Amino acid sequence: MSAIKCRMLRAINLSILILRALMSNASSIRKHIDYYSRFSPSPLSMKQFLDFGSGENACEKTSFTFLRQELPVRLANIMKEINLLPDNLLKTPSVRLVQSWYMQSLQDIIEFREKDADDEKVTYDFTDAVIKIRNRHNDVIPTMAQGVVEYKETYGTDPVVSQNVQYFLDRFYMSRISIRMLLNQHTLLFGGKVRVNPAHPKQIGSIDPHCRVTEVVRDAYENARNLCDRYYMNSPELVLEEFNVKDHGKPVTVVYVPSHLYHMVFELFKNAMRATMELYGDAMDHPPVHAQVALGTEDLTVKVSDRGGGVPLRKIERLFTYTYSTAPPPSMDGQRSPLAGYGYGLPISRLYARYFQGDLKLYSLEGYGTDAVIYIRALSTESIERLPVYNKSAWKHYQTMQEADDWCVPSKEPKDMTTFRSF
Ligand code: W6P
Repeated sequence: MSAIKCRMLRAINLSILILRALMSNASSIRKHIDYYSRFSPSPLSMKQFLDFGSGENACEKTSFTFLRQELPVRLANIMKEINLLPDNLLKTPSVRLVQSWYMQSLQDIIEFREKDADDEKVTYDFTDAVIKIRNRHNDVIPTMAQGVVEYKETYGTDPVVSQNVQYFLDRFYMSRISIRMLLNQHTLLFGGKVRVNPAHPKQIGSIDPHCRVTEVVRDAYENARNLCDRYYMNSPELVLEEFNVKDHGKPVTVVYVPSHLYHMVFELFKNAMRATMELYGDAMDHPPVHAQVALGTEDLTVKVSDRGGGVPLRKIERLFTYTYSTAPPPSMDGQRSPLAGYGYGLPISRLYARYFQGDLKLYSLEGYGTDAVIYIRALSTESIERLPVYNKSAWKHYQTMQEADDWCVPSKEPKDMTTFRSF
């Protein structure tokens, strides 16, 4: 046999070996996804999050053994759902890329399946892996949004696809919020030499057991106002009121993730300011934005009110629709207002509110202004993660045919009422 032929054969054999390895890898990852997706995610309460990180219980080993099971379960549950997306959306490079990140991360954690939890090197390497995973997934939201844009450009959008994408992205982003919460808690508590964050010594990881709501609201207002001043050369004032039904006169506090609260309120202020500035144009005078914080027995409520002219009810739902709000056309001078929603700002904020059993709602008085309301559970025992689970019921959501409408279509030109004279 000639040397060249021999080399070729060897190259072919090597290729086959690599291909086999890749295939067995792919089939083994599929088996792992199947295995872990049969478990339901375990929602944690605020109290459980605090227990992980404070007192004598604070233990890297406990966190490690919990996460090496729970992270694969949460990843696999949502990976099963990615596969139910419309084929043409699944095939976009963006969604493929996101999918590859999830596969890699699942594999990274599964590596620790049979390792010794008492070995410090193991738990150290695990914390390293957790940090790597978090960074790998930093751009999931814009990448997924890109996939939706690509799909829309090629195939347009119909109500069935739009409804499925809405259902999926709400669950997908909620799953991501929850996974990042777990990753963050682990790295903040066990990633450094000490468990306290010098900037927030009283926080347990990302949770503040005494989060001063009004301070977060004021902080978010100031930062939104800076953006507003830079773009509009002016900004609405803030009128802030606090009501504490539990402890009269005491500042309202709650067990919560301050960064989540900040994210939501900042988004609401940006929208309120933009509406106000756009309605009043160059007028020197414009109505202030009001914010009210109320603590009751069940709810902690934050209301942000503007007099920016409001939004007709017909258009409110769109503000939360992923297929509607992606890639808005650039404005005339090519400069998008920094206050403009980045497309997904409101739906993601609503997910943050819902994540711990709260909600975010908009009430608009068209022609006048808008009230945006964040509801948070006042009791930490009620603040429990709200997690999507992959099961038959979820599966069914993606199989729905366009149902025959069971409501009359309002006719633009009503029948001549004289027809009914005999009634
Ligand atoms: C508006 C539209 C909106 C969305 C969210 C919060 C406040 C406002 N104001 O006009």
